[in-house]
Amino acid sequence: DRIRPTRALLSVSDKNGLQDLGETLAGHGVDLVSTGGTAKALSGAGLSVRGVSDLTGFPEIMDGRVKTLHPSVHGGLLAIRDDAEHQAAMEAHDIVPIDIVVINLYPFEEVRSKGGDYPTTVENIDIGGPAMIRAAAKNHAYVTVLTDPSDYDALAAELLETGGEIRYAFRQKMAAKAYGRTAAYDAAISGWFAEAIDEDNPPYRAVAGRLHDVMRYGENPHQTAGFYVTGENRPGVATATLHQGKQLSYNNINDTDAAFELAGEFDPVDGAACAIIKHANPCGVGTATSQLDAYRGALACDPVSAFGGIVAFNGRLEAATAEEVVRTFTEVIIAPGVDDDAMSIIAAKKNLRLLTTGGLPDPAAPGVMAKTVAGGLLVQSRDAGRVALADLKVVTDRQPTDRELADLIFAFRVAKHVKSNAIVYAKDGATVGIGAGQMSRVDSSRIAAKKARDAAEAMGLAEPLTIGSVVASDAFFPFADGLISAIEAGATAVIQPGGSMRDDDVVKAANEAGVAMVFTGMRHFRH
Ligand code: 93A
Repeated sequence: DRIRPTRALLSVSDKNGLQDLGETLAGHGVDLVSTGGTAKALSGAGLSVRGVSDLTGFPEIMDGRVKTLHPSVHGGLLAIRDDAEHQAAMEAHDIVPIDIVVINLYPFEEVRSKGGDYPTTVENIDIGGPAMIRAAAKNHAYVTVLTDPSDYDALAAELLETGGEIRYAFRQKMAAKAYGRTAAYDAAISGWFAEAIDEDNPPYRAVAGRLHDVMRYGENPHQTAGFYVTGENRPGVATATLHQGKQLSYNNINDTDAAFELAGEFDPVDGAACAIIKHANPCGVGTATSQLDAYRGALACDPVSAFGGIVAFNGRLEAATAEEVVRTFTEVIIAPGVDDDAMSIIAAKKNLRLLTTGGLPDPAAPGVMAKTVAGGLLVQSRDAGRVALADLKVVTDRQPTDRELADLIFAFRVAKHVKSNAIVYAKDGATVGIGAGQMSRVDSSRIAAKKARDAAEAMGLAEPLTIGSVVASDAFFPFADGLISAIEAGATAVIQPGGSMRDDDVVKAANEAGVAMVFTGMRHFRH
């Protein structure tokens, strides 16, 4: 399964790392062939390189639009090396094998994102590059294709380890990546066209991504997965810096996104906020003057589930908080930044991943979300809805107190980030019970209350924190039962969209219990 390469064709727009790579290849006795600019860069660095025209006997024409689109190149890439007919064709047409192809494409995505004019953007659609990448990747039984400068080191290591050969596993991995690259490239082009034709056509924008990472597996080990980035200007997991620990998994990325989007709901000028996430649902959210108290508040909601969780903050990670977080097994921490002393505390936990984003996402900013269905793609605008005090309509005899009002707004904001049906109990700026993802609302209400009782027991408290709490529901209570269960758990005030056919029953139950209730008029389903 090993191939000893004799000839490499290099044609790169991004010339970073080119010289080192050229030297490595030449050092292993590989002949270098290149297109105009790449050949110039290589020979400028003192390397011996032949022009592609040498191979094709044909000049680069039409401003370079046609330089490698030639049977000599594609025959050299596609020939089955041990097939007699292919061999005969190579001899008859003077075609030599090409064993390595190194290509990075015309920077279409960059030109597009910089808002290049129409003709410039069109000119940056690479044709010859993708053709060679796809040909080489198809013939990975013999040919190695590199499409990303960050893989140059891996090739050098492979050659070093094998004494100048390349193993099948390496060629196959690079081929898989190569098709990911050309797919993303074409998606970007089609997305650009869609935008040029119809500025408001969101589906294409949502899927036009660039392959950022190939994950070891998807949601489960038997699933494959890749992480595509859209280039959207939004601080978050896609653009974050990983300071330590291994690469994030598919589930880590999903959960880290949920955690940071939730933390981003709370403006740091109002105080510190912390969200702890498990399976894309919060198992606790806390806000407080100090970051440490915000974390403690979040943890107290469900300390059992927080084990192995993802923790997000709305401000720079502080040392006092870091010290407390490392006491609980935590998978990932994400924050806008990190203090130096906090960094050294985290560094002692080698497997704990720390991500910084440089900023917080704007929860009210527009954006799109996509989800696949069999044979299709559902695309919608991000849920940028937010209710403020002024939007609330009191529907009960009793008005909520100021303290209740603050917690109601907080709880409803958290409920937006909990899978439906969502019920969130909160007290003093922290969640004290969360019920998520049940098929009936009354079950979510009961589960949240039960979790609060469990948490009280785990922490040796006399009574669950839901006593004297407020409760939020992401959608209206269809019957009074869900509300009654919340009242039984000790909630004294309720926030919900309203709008049920049985609102009257629900309001009546609240009045009978002396509970205050507000309607938001806005629903926050999240499925
Ligand atoms: O204009 S092309 O679509 N036609 C081609 O035949 C072709 N061959 C290589 N673009 C083509 N390339 C691209 O040129 C490569 O993908 C690479 O991005 C670039 C390298 O050109 P140079 O070596 O002249 O800088």
